[in-house]
Amino acid sequence: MGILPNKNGGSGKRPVFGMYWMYILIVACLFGLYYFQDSSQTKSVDWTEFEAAAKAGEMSKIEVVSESGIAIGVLTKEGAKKQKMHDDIEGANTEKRLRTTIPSTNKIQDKIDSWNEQLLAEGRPEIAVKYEKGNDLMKFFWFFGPILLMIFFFVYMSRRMGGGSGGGGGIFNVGKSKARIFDKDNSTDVTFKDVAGLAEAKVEIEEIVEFLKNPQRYTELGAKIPKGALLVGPPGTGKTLLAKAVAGEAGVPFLSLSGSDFVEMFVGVGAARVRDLFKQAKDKAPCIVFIDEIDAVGRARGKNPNMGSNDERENTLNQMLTEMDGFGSNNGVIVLAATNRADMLDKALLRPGRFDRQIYVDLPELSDRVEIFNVHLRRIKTNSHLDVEQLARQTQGFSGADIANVCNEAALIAARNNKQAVDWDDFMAAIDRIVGGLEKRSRVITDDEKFAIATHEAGHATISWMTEYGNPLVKVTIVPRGRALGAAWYAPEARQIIPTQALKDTMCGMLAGRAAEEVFLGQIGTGASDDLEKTTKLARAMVMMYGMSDKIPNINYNDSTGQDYGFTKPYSEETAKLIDDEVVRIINEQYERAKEILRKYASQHNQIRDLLVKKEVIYNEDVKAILGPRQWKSRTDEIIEINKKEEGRKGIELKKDSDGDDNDPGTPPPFNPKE
Ligand code: NHX
Ligand code: ZN
Repeated sequence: MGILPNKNGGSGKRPVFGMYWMYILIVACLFGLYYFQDSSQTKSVDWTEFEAAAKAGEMSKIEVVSESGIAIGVLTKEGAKKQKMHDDIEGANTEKRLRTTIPSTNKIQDKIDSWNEQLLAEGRPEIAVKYEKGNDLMKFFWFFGPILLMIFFFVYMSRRMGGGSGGGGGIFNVGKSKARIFDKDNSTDVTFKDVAGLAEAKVEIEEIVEFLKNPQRYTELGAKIPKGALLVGPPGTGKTLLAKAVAGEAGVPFLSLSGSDFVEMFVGVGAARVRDLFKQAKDKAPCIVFIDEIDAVGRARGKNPNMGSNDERENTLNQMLTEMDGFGSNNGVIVLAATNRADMLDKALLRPGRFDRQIYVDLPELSDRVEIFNVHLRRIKTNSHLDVEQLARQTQGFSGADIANVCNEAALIAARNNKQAVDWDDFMAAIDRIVGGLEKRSRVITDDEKFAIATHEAGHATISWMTEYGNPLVKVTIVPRGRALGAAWYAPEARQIIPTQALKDTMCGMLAGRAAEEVFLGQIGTGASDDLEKTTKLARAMVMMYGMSDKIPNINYNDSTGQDYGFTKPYSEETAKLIDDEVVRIINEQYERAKEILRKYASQHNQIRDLLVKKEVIYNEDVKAILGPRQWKSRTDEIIEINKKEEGRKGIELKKDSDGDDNDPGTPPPFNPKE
């Protein structure tokens, strides 16, 4: 009894070994074939023997390969007998040959000539001579070259298709799933501690880990373990991070792949990969399968079978549906999937028994952003009195990924300025940069243009200040940044429900730039295109989505299910005309209103404009000094006040800032340009 090889040892590398084995086998077969096909018997002899045999007339032909200095003498029947060479198989009648190395001093041509002379004199047949170029190896390549080329091409192609990274991937493995496996030996170092914010989602996902660790706790009470959970949320909010944390914490194998991994140019491959994935998962149960960007396969199947023409994707989806249903309910495979478009997914995927639960991963709230900042700031050398809460307040609407980007960008900016630590100004510059793009101070702008830009931006500032729901202004700038020549930066209100008047005021504010051009310059320019685009979209949404127009009220033509209508619209031609008319009417109304307000506050507008031309960047308090305090208390102000009170209770002093820094702790609310 010998020692049995470890069954698991190096199991991961076996396919690679197998592939090499196969190549070697193929080459060996070819060599074998080559020699076998050459059905002759050859005996190696030394030169004197060879010469003797030739002189004795035992050869009919000599082949000389001059490059390798080899001569092969083909024996006659009698010659073969004399050389005692017999067929292995009776009557096979193979060619018998003598093979020798020609001594370098010998002139083989002269030798053969002299032998022939002698043979002729004796009245015997001459020896034919054939000169061959190249050696055996070259002959071999001439023979098999094309075949080898084809094999290499084939191998190369299959390598390419395997994506290179798979190692074992290749054309023979197209039907294999490309899942990356994390288990005890190979785990991620992400844990739930690294996931900041997302408090609710974390609870749900921690429960899934619990299902796998202690299933009996649930099954004893008769509960069925869920089969899948769908992580839904906008990009950059940490869905993949959450899944990675599960991998790090679950203590069970974790198979991770992306929805697009199922897609290949061959028909049927997607379904085969799904099958293979679930087979792997069942072998490893209990385990977790994570499919990122599942919308690549899970998009709703088209209604019209001829229109969609994406049979391959449907097959893949169908296979996934079957596999998820095919489990016994307690076999310990839980499928996590992430998407940012849950509404696009096929309804069948979402029904209980497949992805039973949906976990919403939303954009982080203020307190979440503080946590996220703290996670990312661990890595960064910051100024000791950096106010993280203030940072969080200024990044309204940012995702976790955006915040990571802010931190990194701030560090880069600080390094560029040779600072020892990253300070508040660097973070502000980073936020501006990320929202608005690169500052372009070098762009050449004439005084006339500068005046026009200031007129436009002052228009935005005036209207947003003088309307009830106008977004709270942070600053106005005429320093070019990105594609914009100037911008008014607002702190958008994080409202849950938006009243009609708020939409109208927002539109009025967005049209204010163009309106100011018309009122104060007497001519309009192309620059307002972006403002107009946003306004038009908003007006269309009011009519078609929110049912807010007078002519077609309470109707929503929007389709949130993702099953598109194709080319047919869900309304008639007359309604289409009505919608267009309503959009135009709403926009005109707000444009007229903007002009009216601007005329009313013309002198204030002009003061703001002149200040803007002078200073290039003006802040909330500059506008306040000109237009007076706002009549309406903004929601953001209220929230800031609530937060301040809470901070007071927690003992955090914001006042620290006011002695040294130039930013007033009360005023700068979150930045965000005209939204
Ligand atoms: C151009 N840019 O394209 C020049 C360089 C009217 C004073 N010939 O409305 O800068 O005209 O209130 C995102 C953001 C196009 C996308 C801004 C696409 C700007 C911006 C055109 C101010 N501020 N217009 C504004 C502006 C322009 C543009 C954008 C975008 C101008 C206006 C851009
Ligand atoms: Zn504008």
